[in-house]
Amino acid sequence: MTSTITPDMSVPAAISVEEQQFNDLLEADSRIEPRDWMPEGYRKSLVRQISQHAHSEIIGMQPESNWITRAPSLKRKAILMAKVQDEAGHGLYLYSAAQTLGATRDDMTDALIAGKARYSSIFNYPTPSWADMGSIGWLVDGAAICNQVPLCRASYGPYGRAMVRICKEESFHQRQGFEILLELMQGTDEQRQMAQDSVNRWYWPALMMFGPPDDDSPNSAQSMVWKIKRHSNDELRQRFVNMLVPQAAVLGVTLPDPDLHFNEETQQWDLGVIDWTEFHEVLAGRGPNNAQRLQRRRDAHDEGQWVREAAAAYARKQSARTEEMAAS
Ligand code: BYC
Repeated sequence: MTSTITPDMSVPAAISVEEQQFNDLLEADSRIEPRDWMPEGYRKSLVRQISQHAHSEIIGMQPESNWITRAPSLKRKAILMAKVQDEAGHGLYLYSAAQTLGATRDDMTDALIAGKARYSSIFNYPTPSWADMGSIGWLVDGAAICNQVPLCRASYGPYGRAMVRICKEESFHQRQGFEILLELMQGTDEQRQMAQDSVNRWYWPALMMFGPPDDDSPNSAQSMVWKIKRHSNDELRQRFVNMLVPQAAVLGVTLPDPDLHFNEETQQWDLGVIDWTEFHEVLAGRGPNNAQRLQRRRDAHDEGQWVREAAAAYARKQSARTEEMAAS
C-alpha cells in the first residue's frame, strides 16, 4: 500500500499500488488497457457508455435504411447503403470494445431487445422525406462528430482507438448530408421547402443528443475525472451551434430558433430554451418511434437466429478440424 497526502496535510488516504498506477496513468494522459487494474465504477461506467453508443449505431441504421429503396438515384442509393453499413461497423467496433471490459455480446443484445438499455434519443424520430437523409447527415452526424472527436482521447484504450476510425467515417457522413441539403436548396421551391421542413424537425432533437444540461447530468463529473469525457454536455452543444450557424448560411436554411443570437461578450451564439420535457419523454420510451424501432430490432434478431446457429456450427467444425490436425 502507498499513501497520498490530502490537501489539508492531515488525513493520509491509503490506496493500493494498483490504484496509484491507475491514477498515474490518468494523470499522465496515458491509456488504460484491458489488462490494467481499474476501479469497478470506471469499468461499469465505460460498459454503460460504450454499450449505449453501440446500440445507438445499430438502432441508428433504421431511420436511414427506410430510404435505401427510395433514394432518388442509383448514386444516392449506393452512398446511403455504404453509410448504413458503416454504422453497422461502428456498432461492431463498439460492442468489441465493451467486450474487453467483460461485458458479453449476448447480455448487451438481450438488454437492448428487452427495452432495458438506452440508445440515443435521436433515433426515435421518423424520416418521412428524402431531405431527412440530408438532415441526419448534416445535423445528427455533425452532432456526433462534435461529441465524439474528444472521445478519441478517452482514457480507455480500446474505446479511444475505436473512436478514431468512427470519427473519420462520421466526417464523410456529415459532408454527404450537407451535400444532399445543398442540392435541394439549389433546386425548386418545393425542394427548398422540403429541406427547410426537415431541418426544422431535426434541429432541436440534434441538440438533445449531447445529453441533459450540465447541472442535470449525473454522470459527467466522475466521467471527466476519469478522462472518459473531456468536455461537458453544454460545452459540446455550444460548439455544435457555433459550427452550424455559418454552415446554415451557406446552405440558405434557417435554424428554427427565434432566440438564437450572437453574444458579443462571449463571442458565442446564445440559443433559445430546449424542451427538456420532450427529451425525457423520449428517454422514457414515449418518443414518436420508440416502439417501432425496438420491434424492428427484435424482429431482425429473430430473423438472424439461423445465421447465428450456422456460424456457431461452422466454428465448432473448424475447431474440431484444428484439434484433429494437431493430434495427427
Ligand atoms: N439519448 O449524465 P448524463 C451516431 C442519458 S450514434 C439517450 O449526461 P453521460 C449515429 C445517459 O445515458 C450517437 N439517453 O450521461 C449512429 C444517462 O443515462 P444512464 C450516439 C441519453 O453518459 C447512426 C442520463 O441520460 N453517441 O452518432 O455523462 C447513424 C444522464 O445523462 C442521451 C454516443 O453514444 C441521449 N441523447 O453523457 C447516425 C456518444 N443523453 O446511463 C449517427 C457517446 C443522455 O445514467 N456517449 N442520456 O441511465 C456520450 O458521449 C455520453 O454518454 C452522452 C451522455 C453525452 C450521450
